[in-house]
Amino acid sequence: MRDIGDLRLQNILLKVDDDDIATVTLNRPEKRNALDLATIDELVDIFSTLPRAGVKVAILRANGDHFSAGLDLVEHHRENRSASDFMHVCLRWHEAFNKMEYGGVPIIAVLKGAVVGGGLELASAAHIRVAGTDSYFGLPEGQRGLFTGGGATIRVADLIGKARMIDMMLSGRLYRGQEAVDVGLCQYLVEDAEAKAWEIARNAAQNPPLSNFAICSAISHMQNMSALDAAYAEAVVAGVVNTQDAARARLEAFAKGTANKIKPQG
Ligand code: 1HE
Repeated sequence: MRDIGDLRLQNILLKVDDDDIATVTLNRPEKRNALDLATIDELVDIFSTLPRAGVKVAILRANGDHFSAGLDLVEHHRENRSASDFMHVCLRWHEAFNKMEYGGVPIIAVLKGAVVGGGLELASAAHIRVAGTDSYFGLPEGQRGLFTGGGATIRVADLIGKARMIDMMLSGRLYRGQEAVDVGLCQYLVEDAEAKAWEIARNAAQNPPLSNFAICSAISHMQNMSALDAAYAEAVVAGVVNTQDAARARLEAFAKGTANKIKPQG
């Protein structure tokens, strides 16, 4: 099994703290964190490794003023790719983003500045999107003579609905501020997105890993199933998760009346 220490990374910084929370930082700010193939390869490596390395939660963030400007257009131009070459590039993007969405480790994305094109596809593969107030969301593929290739037709359409996605691509419409929350592009809009992401990460890390695994893989898988099969799969997953040893002490505390209550604070 590959260990985190074996990963050879150039475009992404990876750190795991003492609480097993990983920080994955896109680190090509001079290129606005455009996603070249090397970066996608690194995402595949990282998100193949984290779930087996005992990481409890991952925070996906970026250095610089922008989360990500999407596909590296300069590399794409330089490589002058054939249709089949680019199909394989896209399959690699899907591999990375599927590892994220289905890997079972909660991923919290910290967004700022441009979250556009492939950058929005990357953000959409996270489980929670926390946007700073300067974030804006777009799908400029149409304007560049391109089409989405990193899963937007699945994940972005799922977040905001197909009519809004088509509008973004045809008209170049950008979403930001409260409207971005309202349409579903992000779940939080805050001044300090890093701090909010860490607060969420620390809370999520208190859940038993098997519960988080189910939350961050089973729900996505079940969306791909018929309702009948999803209900069956849910019962099987609940059979495993809801009888785990890690739940016993929590259930006992509740039975004794010493557990926290689920009530709004303040
Ligand atoms: C890039 C990229 C990039 C910047 N690929 N190099 N995505 C887009 O259409 C968005 C393209 N980028 C922009 O519109 C702007 O760069 C930003 C609004 C994000 C930022 O503007 P700004 O003024 O801060 O930076 P800049 O001067 O435009 O760029 C700084 C450098 O980053 C510059 O390189 P330099 O070597 O000349 O300094 C830019 O070339 C470089 N850069 N964005 C490559 N995207 C799987 S299919 C997915 C399809 C898509 O993602 S389409 C959407 C593409």
